[in-house]
Amino acid sequence: MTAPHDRTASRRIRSHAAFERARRLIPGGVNSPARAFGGVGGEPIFFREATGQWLTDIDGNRYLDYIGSWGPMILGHRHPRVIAAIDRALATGTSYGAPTEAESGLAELIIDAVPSIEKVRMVSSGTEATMSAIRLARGFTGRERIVKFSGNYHGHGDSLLVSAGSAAATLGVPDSPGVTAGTARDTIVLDYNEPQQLVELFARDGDSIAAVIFEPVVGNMGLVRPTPEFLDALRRLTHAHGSLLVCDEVMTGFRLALGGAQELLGITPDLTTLGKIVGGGLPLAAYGGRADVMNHMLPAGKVFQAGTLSGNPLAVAAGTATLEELRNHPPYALLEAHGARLEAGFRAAASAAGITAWIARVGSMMTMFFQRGPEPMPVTGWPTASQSDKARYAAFFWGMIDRGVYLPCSQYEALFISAAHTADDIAATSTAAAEALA
Ligand code: HOZ
Repeated sequence: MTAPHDRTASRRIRSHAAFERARRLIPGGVNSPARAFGGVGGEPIFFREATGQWLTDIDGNRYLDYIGSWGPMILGHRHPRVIAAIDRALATGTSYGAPTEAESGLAELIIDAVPSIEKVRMVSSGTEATMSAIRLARGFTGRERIVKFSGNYHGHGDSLLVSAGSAAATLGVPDSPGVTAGTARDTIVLDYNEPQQLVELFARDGDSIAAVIFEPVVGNMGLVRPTPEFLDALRRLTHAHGSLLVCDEVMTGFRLALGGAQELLGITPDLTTLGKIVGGGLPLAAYGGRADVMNHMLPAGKVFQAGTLSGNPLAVAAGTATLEELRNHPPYALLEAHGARLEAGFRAAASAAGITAWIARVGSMMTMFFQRGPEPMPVTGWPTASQSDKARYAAFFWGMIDRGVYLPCSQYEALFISAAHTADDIAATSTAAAEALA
């Protein structure tokens, strides 16, 4: 039987050659394992260009893009205002390793959009943001242990690479070699949406916990929504025990609302981590929160974090232009309408094909979990997400590639809709899904 990725491999001859070359030079041929197509088989597609909602690969095939660089491209690729801002910054210098006024402009935009953030520090990647927030929580509380949830992914800092989602889950290494047993011991892993586990842990060990870090809407084991009871337990117990609540909004920040998932869900964390959209498609991330906590960062306080490219002028320009556009022309109603239509399209396609699927969506983020049972089973955390039928997802992924739709290359990632997508794109994607599943 032909593997799903073999059917149209002849249309990707140049990608194949590019991957052969990259494999000789770069471990596994990719600079980040999430791109390796490990969850769907076959070889990664190499791209040469992106515009709006479209990607063009190096063989000239065009795809409607539903990963948007894994989240940042909420306005679509090469949005004119973002490109103009980068051009202006480019004309004056690409890196100073010294402060610029523009960094305060971006800080103001972030602080205005996210009320729980009183002070913010810029870094270059989501990994740096979460790693620094955890160090800060430990430095502030004088405690060592942290809590995370299975299937949540917070970048690849050692303390957080335990029972991790995203590529770690896709490629079957949720606990990476190289993370010492001592480091792993300081990370307590609980199940998402299980408030009773939090109650028991805090009753036993609450006063030794520096922080609880969580994805407010999980994107890294496929999309999983939090229950109100879970969110309530998180805030109540951390507050009662003097632990910090760290809301990882690298994916959801500025996407689910201008104020992120915390605005949508009514959460007030102590610290928030941001990435992806905040950099407008360039390498920039941030962490921020209560001023009394943030003031523990060197040189205001003693907790160390630094970076030559932190607050890089090109990235600050792209991030500023993106946040201004989102503030001045909020796309959230449009994204919700597109999301609802795509969800209905996928649901109808699965039902017509007699395929069991649990479809989870919040705004412009969505996952169709393929399942084996007769009825859809709610996906509430890693124990249920990990039961998904990954072979069926892989066949669906390649069926959509054949029809010019680029979805996440793993069951354990969410898709992202951009403001550049049109109602016609959503309708065409629903039709493609119906054909791919039939
Ligand atoms: N954080 C991204 C998706 N969960 C992965 C991005 C990447 O590793 O390239």
